[in-house]
Parts: sequence; structure tokens; C-alpha cells
Amino acid sequence: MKKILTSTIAIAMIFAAFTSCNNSGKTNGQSGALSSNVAEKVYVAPGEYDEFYAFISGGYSGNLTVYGLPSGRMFKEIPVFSQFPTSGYGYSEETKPMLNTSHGFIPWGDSHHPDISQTAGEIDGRFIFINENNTPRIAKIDLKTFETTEIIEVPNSAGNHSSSFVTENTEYVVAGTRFSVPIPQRDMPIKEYKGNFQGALSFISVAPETGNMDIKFQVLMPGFNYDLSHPGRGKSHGWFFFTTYNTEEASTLLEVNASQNDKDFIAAVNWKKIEEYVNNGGGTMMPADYAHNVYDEHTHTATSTMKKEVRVVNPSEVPGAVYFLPTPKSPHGCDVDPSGEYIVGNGKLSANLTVHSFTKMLAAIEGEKFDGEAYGIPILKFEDVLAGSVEQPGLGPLHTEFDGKGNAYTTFFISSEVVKWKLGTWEVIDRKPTYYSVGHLTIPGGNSGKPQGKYMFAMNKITKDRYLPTGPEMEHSAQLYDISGDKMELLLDFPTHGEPHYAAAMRADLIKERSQKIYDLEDNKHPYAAKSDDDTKVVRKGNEVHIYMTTIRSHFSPDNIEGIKLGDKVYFHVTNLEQDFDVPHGFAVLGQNTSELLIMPGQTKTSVWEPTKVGVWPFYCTDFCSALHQEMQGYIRVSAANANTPLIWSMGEDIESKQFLKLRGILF
Ligand code: K7E
Ligand code: CUA
Repeated sequence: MKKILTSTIAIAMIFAAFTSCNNSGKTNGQSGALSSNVAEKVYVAPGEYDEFYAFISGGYSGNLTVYGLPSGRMFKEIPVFSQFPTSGYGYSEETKPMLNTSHGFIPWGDSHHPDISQTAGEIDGRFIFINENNTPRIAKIDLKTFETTEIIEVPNSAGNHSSSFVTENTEYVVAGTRFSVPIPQRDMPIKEYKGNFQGALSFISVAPETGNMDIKFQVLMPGFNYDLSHPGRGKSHGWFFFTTYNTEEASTLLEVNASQNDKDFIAAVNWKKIEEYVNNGGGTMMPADYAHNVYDEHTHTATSTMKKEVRVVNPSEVPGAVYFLPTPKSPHGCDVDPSGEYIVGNGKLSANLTVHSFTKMLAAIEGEKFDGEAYGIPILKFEDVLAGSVEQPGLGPLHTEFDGKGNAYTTFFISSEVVKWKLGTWEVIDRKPTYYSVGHLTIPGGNSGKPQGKYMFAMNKITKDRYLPTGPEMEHSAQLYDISGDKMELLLDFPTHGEPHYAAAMRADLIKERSQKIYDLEDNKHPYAAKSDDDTKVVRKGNEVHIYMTTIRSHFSPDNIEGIKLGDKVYFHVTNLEQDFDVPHGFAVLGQNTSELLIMPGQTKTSVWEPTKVGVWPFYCTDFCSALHQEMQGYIRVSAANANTPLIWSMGEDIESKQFLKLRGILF
């Protein structure tokens, strides 16, 4: 107990020290920034475009936000794991299935690491993947439409954190468990954790053409915590590296009990070898429940399928596929340089940064120079795999990125700074403070063989006095640095949403050219679509009423509906007939039980309404779409359950003629 107290106090003291130091460091950073022409470097004139897209994880918002660099302007929030009333994602009938899991409908998620698809080791801008930590899932977002189009749940996993990183041809998006758990899940005493819990590393295949995801196999590892991961590339393509902590296998007071071992491990997994084994029928199909949710662009509708089994592989079945590289003191980040030679393990409690050599690792494996084993997995000798270490670069290292010019940039949470150092010589070249307490950092092209350099941005955990106060809660702050010179230069602070962990960024051109402007109405295969005003109708099926409705500037059709009764379930299936870029219409009805709908040109979306009161209730367009947007409204009459009000619907019938409207240019 005494030991526990001492270390807790020590940690608290370190924390106090860096917090006060941060506050005094602020003025330096500001005067530094003001002393040069930084304003010009981030100024994107009105009407001009940013050079880079940045996709910043929304952390506990469950979503992904899109920014431009260097301006730091926010362009969009893409809903992924959380319901999003702004667009109706997770509320509309079409998108609710996206949030289905084996635990039922989950309206929220915690997203950490976005990663963009790659071809031949280069970012290709087709898809972006992101993990959900809490109820383990991996999502895919199509960068043509910026819509979440697929979510796959990850069974046998808990705290899906060492995710979602893609291999150099997007063969796999990889997801590793942070928390080890009983596999299969069962009722057992927590104290029996050690030796009984396991950690699953999941390899989710991505079909080359369609991008469809499927869990190809899971490697069932010892019951450690698998914190972060990165793929090998170039010479190390075919391997994947995972940092571990809690190799002590503690189940309580981990801040002390999981900090006992001098070294934890980086697990090196030869996935090519396991893939081959699996392709030849290796592994075991194990019962597992997990949801696979797919959004179809043509029906504008998601479907959720519950999968029943998953292929698992024990490392012992495939000799030579998994090794442990000892790495000091609870490493967090696990980063591989663009050449694929260096694997950086950032020991949170270590004085030095450890860098392993892939070439040395292969030689050590070849020479069978082992330092014992853990659960049958060979442990390589630390000295045999060590490429070098960066001596005392800072306190509390977390994550490392590379500029493709032989330099690495590591964040230090405790000393609150980014440190630039040289691969191969391990010398520190530059350091710059961050405000405050940096987590991840991103260089465009980050996880790839070809980083795109120019900028680096740090995502900070504590904001404090950087912005005007907004009550006890401040949005997290990101900081943009110019890294084109020898020294980093702080250019800009910009607020981010939720708690960004990692971000993926890339040059804008590829995405910009492919970006979709509308959905083709001809191509709309939604079963309840009305493709013209002539297709609109209202159909009763028992107590379900289906309204096939259209929108176009500036009316709904129908806009008068009668014959709804209390106890009815009213489905508004709204099709936006527009075929113009950036002309959505909205739909909201008084007392709506869900959220509004925001319907893109050519799209159909459905809102369900269960009226609770008799009356005549208005509905309207929520998106200011035209000069007569305010006229874009209608009424729906709700009668008592036993009333005889006939089901009728109309649009424009109390005005002399539609011709009149056409003449006035109101009706198109
Ligand atoms: Cu360091 Cu979730 Cu990548 Cu946060 S994690 S910082
Ligand atoms: Cu349609 Cu406003």
C-alpha cells in the first residue's frame, strides 16, 4: 500500500510541475508566432481553397470532422458512430441500421484513429476508416460522398483501440483490443484474469474493388492490453506491430500494477504468414455475434446483418508468425517510419525513446536468439533488435510521425512539446512547446510510405487559456506548425470538436476531383421513392401510413394531408427532386419523435412520427433553400382514433390552377 501511495504522489508531482510550467510558457509561444509572417502562411483568401484536407477524429463525439489546412477552417462533421440530428443520421429509418450491434441499437461511440486507404504505400483518398473504442466497431467512409457506408462490429474485442490502421495496399484494416477479456465471454471471477483472459487482434479484409469489409481472422493473443499499432511497409510489408502494456496482467489499479515490468512488448505479427495458413483452411471457426451494417448508395438505405461466426487463430498454430520485442515502460504509440525499417515504441514512463530495427529483428529471428517466451510466443533480445534510442528527449512520449525526409516528430504529453529528431543518428534537432499537453500529431500522408510534409499539427488535450472561456468545458485545441524548414514554426491555433485523438490528412486534389455533387434521381432505387409530383401518394396499411412525398424549390407534395388517426405510425418518405449541387431540403413536423431529415438532391429519407395529439400540425423545410423557403410548408391533420376522416392528400388545389403558379415561376 505504501508503495502505491508513493508512486501516486510522484505522478501527481510530475503533473503539477508540467501544468505550472505550461502556463508560464504561453507568452513565449505567442510572441514567437507574432514575430514572423505566420499570418500569411495560414491565410486562405475568400473563395480560395485549402491545400490539404484534415480528417480529425471526434473522440467521444463518435464522429469525424473535416478541416482545411492551413486555414484550420472546419468544413463538415461526418456522423459515424453517433446519432446526428443535423442530418438525421441514426434517426432516419434508412440510417438507423448503421448503429445496430449485437448489443442492440447503440446511439453513440468513441472514435480515435482515422486512416485513409492506400495503394502501393501511398494514400489514395478512396476511403477513410475509423475505429469505435467502446463497443468495438470499424467504420468505412466513402470519400466520394463523405458518408459512412459500412460499419462492422468486432467480436471478442473490448476497447477497440489499436485500430484502425491499413496495410499498404489496403489489404486489411487492422483492429486490436485494448482490454483483454474472457474469450468467449463468460461469467467468471475478475481475479482469475491472469492466464485466462485473451486479447484479439482482428484482420479485416477490404475488397479491392468495392471496399467491402469482412473479418478474415482474429489472432488470439495473451491477456495484455494492445494499445496502438501500425503496419509494416516497404521491406516490412506483411508484418504488423502492436504496442502492449499491462504485460503484468493486472485487473485492478493499473496505474501502479501495470507499471511494474521494466519492459513490455511490441508484438510483431507476420500477417502474410497467417493469411496463407488461413487460406489453406487453417484456424477455427468460432461462434460469435457481430453486426455488419452496409449502406447502399442506390436505395439510400442501410441494412444490418448479424454474423454468427468468426475465424480465430492461436499464435501457437503458426510457428514463426508472432514475436515479442521488449520495449521499455508501457509503450503507447507504435509508429513505423516510411521506409519500414524503424519501429518506434514510445514508452510512456521511459526516459528514452526506443527504436527497433526491422532488419535486426529478422536477423534475430533467423538466429533464433530468444530471451525466453510468453505463452509460447518467443521473446527477442532487446539489444538484438534495438536500432537506437533517442536519449532523454522529453517526458511522457506518446506518438511519432515522419516527414519523409529522414526526420521523426514525437509528442510528449508531460513536458507538453513536439520534439523533432533524426532517424539513424537519433539526435534531437528541434523542440517546440504545445498548448497544452499534446496527444497525437499528424503530418499529411502520415501512415504511408510517402508523407506529404509541409505541415504538422498537434492535437492537444488541455485548452485552458487559449481561447475565450466557454464555461468549465473548452473544446480541444489543435496547433499547426510549418515543418518545411529545419525548425518547426507555430502558425495557428484552431479549436476541434469532441476529443481528437489521431487525424488523417492528405493533399486535397485527389478527393476534390472525385467528390460527388448530387445523387442521380434516375438511379434512386429506394422502395418508397416518388420521382415526380405525379408519384406522390398516401397509403394506409393497418395503422401504418406511408406518405410518398417530394420536395423541390419551394414546395412539398403533398402539402395537405388528412385522415391520420391517433395510434397511427406515420412514415414520411421524402424524396428531394433537385438535381443541383448543394440544394438539400429539410423536413420537420411539430412533435416529431426523432430529428429532422436533411435530404440531398436525388435522395429519399424517411422519418417516422407517432402523433400523440389530435390537431392540425404543420411541417416545414428546415434548410433555407430558396427565396420562397419560408413558404415551403404544409399541414397534416390528426383525428381521434375512432374518427371517420377520409385519407386525402393534395397540393396546390385551393389556388386557381397550377398553371398560375407556373406563370409566376413558383412551381417548376
Ligand atoms: Cu494516444 Cu486513443 Cu491514439 Cu488518444 S490515443 S492521444
Ligand atoms: Cu426547401 Cu427550404
